[in-house]
Amino acid sequence: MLIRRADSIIPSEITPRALFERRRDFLRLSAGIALAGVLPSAHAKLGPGKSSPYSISETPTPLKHVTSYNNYYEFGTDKEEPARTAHRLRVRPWTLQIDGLVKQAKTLGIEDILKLAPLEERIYRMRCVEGWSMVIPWLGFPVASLLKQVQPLGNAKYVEFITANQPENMPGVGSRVLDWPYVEGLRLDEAMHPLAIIAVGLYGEALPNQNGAPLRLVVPWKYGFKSGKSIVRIRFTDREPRTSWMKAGPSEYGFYSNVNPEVDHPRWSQARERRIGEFSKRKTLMFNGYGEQVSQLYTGMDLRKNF
Ligand SMILES: Nc1nc2c(c(=O)[nH]1)N[C@H]1C(S)=C(S)[C@@H](COP(=O)(O)O)O[C@H]1N2
Ligand SMILES: [Mo]
Repeated sequence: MLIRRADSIIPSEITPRALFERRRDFLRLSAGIALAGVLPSAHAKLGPGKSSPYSISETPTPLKHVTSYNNYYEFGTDKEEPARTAHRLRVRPWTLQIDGLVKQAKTLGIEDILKLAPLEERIYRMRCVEGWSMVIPWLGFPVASLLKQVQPLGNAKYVEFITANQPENMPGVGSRVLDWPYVEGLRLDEAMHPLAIIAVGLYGEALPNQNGAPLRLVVPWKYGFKSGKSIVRIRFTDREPRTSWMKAGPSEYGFYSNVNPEVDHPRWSQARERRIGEFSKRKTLMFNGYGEQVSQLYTGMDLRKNF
């Protein structure tokens, strides 16, 4: 009886948040194993319980949903397919080419990239254009620390992100649903914003392939498709890049793609969203809730035109 009473207390005492924090601490302790040879020095820089001021305080989406409900069209268009087939992605050796309008183009190996900047945990709200959302504890560093490596020229205004194309390993690139490789783009000042990060892990572990290993762009105030997975090349340009989604449907997917509950997709409303793991829908927030930090990037712009 005593044991049963003790049992009945536990669920009310342990909030999902507390459970997550316990799990995170556990992952940190075990990270020597989980991240062995991948992120060891970076892990040492993560202080236990220290979360970034850029993190939100909402409860993260359970890890099982984060890694089994994915969009990664190179591995198929069904949400469950990437988890099944992305083990085929070859993630080593991995190099990142940074070129275009820069003083000094560079090709960096993944090992050097992981040493560029201390890794931070960033708990971000992520909103897919299809109307679902998640809260993901990323592990990463600002895109800015990568872009600083090559000095951009004065006429560089945009950054193009080009992702991996491995036809022999990617069952989806045989289909014409998108133009491959998957290409995304940001204006230079958007890419330099401190909220824009390159993720190399989530939930304290190295990034699962289906989430975009080994380097993935994360731009939390924009629809999920702007956050390109498995980046191989970053190119500085003076013209707005033509992204894969703009080519696929220019009237549906604009260059900016800021989360905006007031601008509907031509085929559905963007006013509400379903948080994966929850039953009822919630209201979608302007700039996905990051307006205070990013709205000044768009002053004077008509966000209905620049959707
Ligand atoms: N290379 C590549 N990156 C991609 C995609 C893709 O199909 N290929 N899908 C995008 C879309 S539509 C979304 S919503 C997010 C999903 O990220 P997640 O599976 O980690 O939640 O990845 C984005 N990045
Ligand atoms: Mo998406």
